[in-house]
Order: sequence, then C-alpha cells, then structure tokens
Amino acid sequence: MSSQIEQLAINTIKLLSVDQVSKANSGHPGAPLGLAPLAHIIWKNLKFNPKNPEWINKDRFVLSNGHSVALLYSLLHLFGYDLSIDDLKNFRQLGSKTPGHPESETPGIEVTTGPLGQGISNAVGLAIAEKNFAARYNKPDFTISDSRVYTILGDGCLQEGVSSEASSLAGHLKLNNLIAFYDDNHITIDGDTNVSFTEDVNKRYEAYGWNVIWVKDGNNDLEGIAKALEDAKKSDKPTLIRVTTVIGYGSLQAGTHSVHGSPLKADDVKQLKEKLGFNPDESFVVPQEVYDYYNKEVVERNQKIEEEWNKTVEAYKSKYPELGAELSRRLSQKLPENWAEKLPTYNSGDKALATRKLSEMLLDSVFDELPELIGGSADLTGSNLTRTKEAVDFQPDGSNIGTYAGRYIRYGVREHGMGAIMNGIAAFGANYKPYGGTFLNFVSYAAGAVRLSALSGHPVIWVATHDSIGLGEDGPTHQPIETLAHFRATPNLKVWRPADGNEVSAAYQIALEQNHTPSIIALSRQNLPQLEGSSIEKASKGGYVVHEVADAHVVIVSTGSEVSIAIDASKKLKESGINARVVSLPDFHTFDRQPKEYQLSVLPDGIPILSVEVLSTSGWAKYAHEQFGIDRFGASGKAPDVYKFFEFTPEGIASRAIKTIDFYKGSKIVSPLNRAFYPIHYE
Ligand SMILES: Cc1ncc(C[n+]2csc(CCOP(=O)(O)OP(=O)(O)O)c2C)c(N)n1
Ligand SMILES: *[C@@H]1O[C@H](CO)[C@@H](O)[C@H](O)[C@H]1NC(C)=O
Ligand SMILES: *[C@@H]1O[C@H](CO)[C@@H](O)[C@H](O)[C@H]1NC(C)=O
Ligand SMILES: CC(=O)N[C@H]1CO[C@H](CO)[C@@H](O)[C@@H]1O
Ligand SMILES: [Mg+2]
Repeated sequence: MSSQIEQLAINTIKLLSVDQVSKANSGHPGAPLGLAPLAHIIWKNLKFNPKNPEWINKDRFVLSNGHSVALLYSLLHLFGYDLSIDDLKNFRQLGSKTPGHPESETPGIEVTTGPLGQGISNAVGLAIAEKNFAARYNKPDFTISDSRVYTILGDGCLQEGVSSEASSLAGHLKLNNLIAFYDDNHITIDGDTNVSFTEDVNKRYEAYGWNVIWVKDGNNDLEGIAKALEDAKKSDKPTLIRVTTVIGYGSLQAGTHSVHGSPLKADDVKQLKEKLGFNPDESFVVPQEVYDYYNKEVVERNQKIEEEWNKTVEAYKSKYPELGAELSRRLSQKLPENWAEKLPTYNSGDKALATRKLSEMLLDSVFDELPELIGGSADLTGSNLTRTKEAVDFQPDGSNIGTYAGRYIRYGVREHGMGAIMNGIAAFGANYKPYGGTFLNFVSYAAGAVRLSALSGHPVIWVATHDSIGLGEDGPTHQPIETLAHFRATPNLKVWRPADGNEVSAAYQIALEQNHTPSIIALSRQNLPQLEGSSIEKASKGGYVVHEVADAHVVIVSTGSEVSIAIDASKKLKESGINARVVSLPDFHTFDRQPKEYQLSVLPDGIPILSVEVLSTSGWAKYAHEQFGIDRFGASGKAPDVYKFFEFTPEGIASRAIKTIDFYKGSKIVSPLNRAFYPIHYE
C-alpha cells in the first residue's frame, strides 16, 4: 500500500505531463502515463542536487525513450531544477527551455535523447566512466565516487541494434552501477509489438550477463518496483528491470498506439483528471504538499549527502595532495598546463611514416600526462594502432585481463555502440576525453552516435584510420568515398585529415582542447613524408600555405596523403614555368572559423583554385573552382597501382592544374570564399 502523498505525487506527474502535451497540442502522453509510478520511485531514490547539476558524484538518469520527455520536464520541475511552470507551459515552443526531445543544455538532462537506442548506450558509457573514475580516485578511507546510472528505455530502444552492442559490452564489463528499466508496454507506433517484436527480452539480457528482474504490474505495484530497485543495487552485474505497464494508463485510449504520440482528447483529459481527484477545469496544478514532500524526502536528504561529500573531498585533498590537485583540475575541465609540450614535432628530414603510426606515437607520448584520456578500438587495435605501450585494459577488477582503472577499452566489433558509449563517457564530466579507433569507412556505421556527439557537444575523438583508396588491397568495401563529405556537412564536428606528423599533432591538440566539439581524425595506412612547410602552429589554423611560390598561376588545395603528391606536382609544373602554390586544408571546420582576411590570404582572389583529394568532390566547391576527386567507388589493388589508376600522381595533378589555368585565362577570378554572405555560422 502506497501512502496517499505518494499517490498524489504520481498523479501530479501524470497530469503535468498530459497538460504539457495538450497545451502544445503536440507530444507523447502515453509513456508518461504508464511510467509515472516508476519514475516516482526512481527519482525518490536518486542522489542529486538540483542547485548543483554538475555535481560529479550525482546519480545519472537517462530517458532513453526520449519521446516521453514531458515526463522528464515534470520531474525536473517538481524536484527543484531550474524549470518553472511557465517553462512547462512553453513545451515544444521555439526558444523554450523545454524542446521536443531532451537536450543536454537543460539543467538536469544528462544526455540528449530521442533517436531510440542511444540513451541506453550512453548510460553504458556513463557507467564505464564512473567505474574508471572511482578506480582512480577512491581510497580505502575515501569514497569520491559511488554514483549509479539509471535509465528508462522502451521497446524501440531494445529493437535498435545499438542497444544490443552496448548492452552486450556492459554485461561483459559487469557494470553493476547500471540499472535499466524497460517499459514493457507491448506498444510501438505500428501498434501491438506482436507484429515485429516477440523475442524473449529477459533471456536476451540474461545471455548478455545481466541480472534481470520482472515487475509485472508497473502501474500499481510501487513496492514491487522499489524492491526490484533495491535488489538491483546489490547485484554484481548490470540489472534490467522489466516493468510491464499499460501505455496511457488511465486514459480512454489506454493500451493502444493512439495514445503514443498525440494529445488526449478534451473529454479524455477531463475524465482522467476526475479519476485522479483533480479539478478538470484546471491545468498545470501542483499541490503544495507534493513540492514539500519531494523537497523534504529527496532534496534535503541529498543536500546533506553532498555537504558530506564536499567535506570528504576537502580532507582527501590534504591527505592525497597530488591526486586531489588532479581531481580539481579535471573537475574544472582544464587540461594540465604545458601538456602540449609533449606533442611530437617533425622536420622534413624525418622518416616518412603513416599518419596512423604518427597518431600512435602521439598517444604514447601524452597518455600518462592525461588521465582523462580513455581510449579503445572496435577490434582493430593492431591495424589502427590505438593502444599505447603502457596502457592497461579496462576490464572488471579481478578478471586477470585488466582492471577498472585501465584506460583502454576493448569495444569489440561494435562501432555504433562505441560511438554512443564514448558520448556517455564524455557526458560523465571530469574532463573525460574518449577516443576510439576504427577504419574511417566504418565510422559511418556509427553515424547515429556521431551526429549526437556533434548535436550535444561531446568532445569525443574518432581515430579513423585507413582513410582512402590508399588502403589498397581491401578494396571498395573498405575505401571511404562519401564519408568525409557527410561528416564535413555535420555541424559542430571537426574532421581532420592530416598530411604529416606536425599536422597529426595539431589535429590532436585542437581535438583534445575542445570541451563541446567532437573530432574525427582521418589517418592514412600508407607512409607519408614529413613536409618541409608544415608546423603545428600553421596546421592549427585548419588550412595554410604549405608550399609557396612567387606569382602563382594556380592554387592546389589538398588534404592528407595527397598534399605531398600535390607538392611534387608543383615542382613538376615549375619545370614548365608554371607556378603552383599548394595549400594544405586539414580541417574545414577550423579553417572556416579563421578571420576572412586570413582565409583569403590562403585562397586569394585572382588565381584559379583546384582541389585534390581521393574522396568525393562534394563540398569542395566551397573552396575551389575546380575539383579533382573520386565520385565512384574505389578499387582493389596495390595502393600505388590504385593511385595511378585514378591518376592521383604528380603528372595527373599537374595536367589538371594546367587545364584549370587554361579554362580561367582572361576571366575575372574571385575566390570561392569571397562572396556576399558566406560563411555563416549559427553558433
Ligand atoms: C532511431 C529512431 N527511429 C525512429 C524513431 C521514431 N519513433 C519515436 S517513438 C517510436 C516508437 C517507440 O516505441 P516504444 O519505444 O515502445 O515507445 P512507446 O510507444 O511505448 O512510448 C518511434 C519509431 C526515433 N525516435 N528514433
Ligand atoms: C496481436 O495483438 C493484437 C492487439 O492486441 C491482437 O488483437 C492479436 O490477436 C495479437 N496477435 C497475436 C498473433 O498475438
Ligand atoms: C558543495 O560544493 C560545491 C562547490 O564548492 C558547491 O557548489 C555546492 O553548493 C556544495 N554543496 C552543498 C550541499 O553545500
Ligand atoms: C598488425 C595488423 O593488425 N595489421 C592488419 C592491418 O589491417 C589490415 C587490413 O584489415 C590487416 O590485413 C592486417 O592484418
Ligand atoms: Mg512501447
């Protein structure tokens, strides 16, 4: 038997959620009505401080079925976060703090959700970060970290493959700080789940190595939910609590898909409010005793816990000054001073190396300096060279193959899961900078997660090796063509394609200094020479003149492995009296943010510009009048043969440079960057 006040609180959550959807005439009332009792129990038990949402030892709550966001806004309001009744009244309106799906800018929202399957996978990342954080800072006499991750997910999240990737890894890693609640309501948009989803979810999660508990009446059995939660806390595995609910519980449409995504009809709202003991003529009503109850039961209790924790941290800092200082630094989201001095630099006399190898050497030299760096690979460690020499694997304590203090994650062949997990690790805070390796072509497998990194500003780094036809024999299935065009078109995403060692260092330096922007670093399999004209400083501008000539007739702008070939082409052209400047443009995003005068000094008016890159030409018209690229799939063969086949040789580039010069002879040439209203950045 639940107390009256609890029932009143649950009813308030239900009606606040329904009122938001009705006022907006848009949204999803079904899941909040089915989930209010569960949400009440979870939030009653959560550890957090609404006045200090960044507290590192708070429990995290992730609403993986992000369409039920009205439920989350009701909770944030009732539990004292900075979200007023007026904010709830503005649900889904332009410029409001209550957008259509949860966005991490809203205080109290840990990760942006809505694309199904991502939230549960982010939750796995949050749980990994907590385990690692605790392993680094906890001491027998000091608990700095003991928070948990709670998430609610629906049928849709379980159907999406990414949840399987992440859940499988969570089981392997024995993340017992993760508690997931499955809203088993038998409904998705198409109707009853019996049309497409008849698997045994309990057995599936047991097979992953999870602890599975089933609460059969999630609409009424508060004690059952609370007991399941307590049992989950004692488990040595992650727990899935399957909570069978009725979607739209209490509505006239309860149990049907019509209540999933459209507002309740007026008569339905009326009968619901009457049934729950509220005045049907009023909306957005919160009885004072509900505010008081949550404040006293939850917020005040948590204030005390945080106060104690604050004291613990102070004592910790005096007993362990070094770790304490490191902890403070990380909580202030700053890298160690002078860390960048560890970045390798190169001269043109240095050995030619693959940029993937240069990346490995760089990671080796900064890994110990940056405890927030937590790497991994989707089963391509050997070819991607992502694991530093001294790294310990992140594995369950006592597993003999690593520990939770380890900072190298074996993601398995799970690119999408890796992407979503990295987002979760970054979202934990403490300056975590996750990086993950795979072939550039397979970053596309993770596109759903990459997009969310960019949208919600997680500074994750993709170490994307084998970045072109230069990978050779593996052929068109592995050779990226459209990949960079897609990712360069993604807002708030840096996409580096460095040409040599100094450019690799620049890419990592800028990527690691970001707190709100993710990066993809595309790296070659084949060896590349160290360029005479490169430096970290120049490459840090995103684009620069790498090979200057007097009185240029043409500018060749290129990236990565083609830059040195373009320089050779320029030298060849010189023999016929043609002057070709070569520009390296390792990252569009960074270059686009330089002052216009600088951009025009690199790609000036008056000279025709030719772009050269062994990838799709799409996007290059922004910088070059003419484009030399590959607008078809690649070819299997020895890398030098494939380059010759597509004519990416000094001769092939030189002949196109000459055609470019001839075509534009006598016409007024304006740099593509010099235009009426470009570039525009909405930031
Ligand atoms: C990746 C992705 N695909 C499709 C959608 C559109 N969508 C939103 S909710 C939903 C159905 C989800 O069903 P379920 O998780 O069971 O939620 P319920 O109807 O029970 O609230 C779909 C397909 C989405 N949000 N994300
Ligand atoms: C599927 O669900 C619908 C709606 O609940 C029901 O009418 C139908 O009988 C079910 N079919 C099967 C095969 O279970
Ligand atoms: C704990 O310390 C932080 C940082 O100084 C502060 O913002 C917060 O209010 C403190 N918490 C409590 C409950 O006093
Ligand atoms: C050392 C190593 O793992 N090399 C691998 C690099 O990637 C290629 C392409 O998949 C493999 O064939 C190599 O075995
Ligand atoms: Mg459902």
